[in-house]
Amino acid sequence: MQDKCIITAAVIGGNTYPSQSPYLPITPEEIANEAVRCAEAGAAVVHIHAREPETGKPSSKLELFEEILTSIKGRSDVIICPTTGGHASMTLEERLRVIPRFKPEMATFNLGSMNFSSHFLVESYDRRGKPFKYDWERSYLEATKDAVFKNTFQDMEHALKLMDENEVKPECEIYDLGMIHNADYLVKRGLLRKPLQIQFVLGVLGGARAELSVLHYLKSVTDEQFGKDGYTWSTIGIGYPQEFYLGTLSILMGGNIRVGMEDNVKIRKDTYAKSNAELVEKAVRIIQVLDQEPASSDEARQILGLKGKEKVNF
Ligand code: KMH
Ligand code: ZN
Repeated sequence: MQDKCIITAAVIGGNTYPSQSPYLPITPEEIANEAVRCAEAGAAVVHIHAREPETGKPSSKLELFEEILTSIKGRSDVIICPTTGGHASMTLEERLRVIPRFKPEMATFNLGSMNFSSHFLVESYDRRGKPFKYDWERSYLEATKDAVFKNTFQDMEHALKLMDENEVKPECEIYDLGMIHNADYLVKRGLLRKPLQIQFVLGVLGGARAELSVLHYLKSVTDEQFGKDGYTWSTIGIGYPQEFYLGTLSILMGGNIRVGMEDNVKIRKDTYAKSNAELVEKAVRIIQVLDQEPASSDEARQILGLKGKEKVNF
């Protein structure tokens, strides 16, 4: 059993909707402040998406990312891991431009195509007669029923070459069994290098369920393919209580944990988290009960084999 556990805080994401919680950080200032508070609370990594400040829509604008990234870096040593997944409405070029521009220490890398869907939220809002905060939310959510989050082999090869050229460690987002097979293919072609950083994302509609049996199976297949020393890993459970259930299982099984409003907006049943830091504080409590300590950002850099804060371009 490891004695240090890496907490990643994903403070907003591309698939969380303003109507889901009144406490989502939206403007660059809010996103950066939340990330810094998460680092102070014990997160070693912050995962970053940008939003249009006026509407709350997911955005790939570099100016917004720049404001967020420089503000965090100026105040914290935390590892900053921007998204390359963005949102299914964005082109691959839009999603990837953060890589050459900012050369971050690590960035997400999505291991296959899927129908990443949240259309069921519309049904649940309509059933409860709950109005959406913004008009665009309904059409964005409905569109996910027929949208492909496209990560073909061509897309993945392109993303990996770009990450390699800019010394960015890919964090492999695995939503289902076949994606481990895809990772193995990319390792065998020399495009992905061991030790990998794998993140199991469980509970997205269109991907695998957030269950112990699923996590256990994915972990055992990953062990067989890459060897126990061939990768570090973390788990995301989508929604509440999955974020904490799956995160706890991950820690017990020797992995790390991701929390944050990208994946879940509740701190307890029927209670919204008022900040992302609250979600991180709960992860810290779980880690300590399990006789571990949260890894510092420098400890996480060592565990993940990252190039260091001084080598980023922002
Ligand atoms: N949205 C997630 C469930 C990414 O940003 O590239 C996983 C994720 C992927 O964070
Ligand atoms: Zn993300």
